[in-house]
Amino acid sequence: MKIQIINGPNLNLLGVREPEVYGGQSFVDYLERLRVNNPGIEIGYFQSNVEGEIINKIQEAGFESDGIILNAGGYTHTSVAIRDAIKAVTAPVVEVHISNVHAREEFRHHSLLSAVCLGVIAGFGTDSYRLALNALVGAKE
Ligand code: CA2
Repeated sequence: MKIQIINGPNLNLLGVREPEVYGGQSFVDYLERLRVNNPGIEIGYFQSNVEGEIINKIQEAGFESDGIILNAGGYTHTSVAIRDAIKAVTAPVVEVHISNVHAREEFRHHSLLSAVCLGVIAGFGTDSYRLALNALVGAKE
């Protein structure tokens, strides 16, 4: 099974800034553990601060992988173009958030992406990615 994780803007700062909101661990360290604990799954990782690059990756992985775990960061709340890309591809996409967006500012309560995703996982810290991975494995069985 092949799963692609895509992280959007500012998520390269995980473990470096705002640990009280996003945790103290870098994503690369977390990813290493996720891969070790799921040896049967090929887990790709891509991060970009650029909307078009995220769209290119969704288009690429969306036809050749078994699922995408997407944390579009702030674009979650603004990007019609990322929504269109998710809708266009065949692989299921799980929307993920590290923080509980519904417990934060009102502008984070609405996602343009949720309606075209298989499901949404938010608020479990970086463990949200593991839960999304389990959801995609379960959906394929
Ligand atoms: O909770 C999430 O995963 C978010 O997608 C994170 C986005 C935010 O705009 C969404 O509303 C919810 C922000 C990503 C910023 O990531 C940082 C990580 C560490 C330090 C600073 C920013």
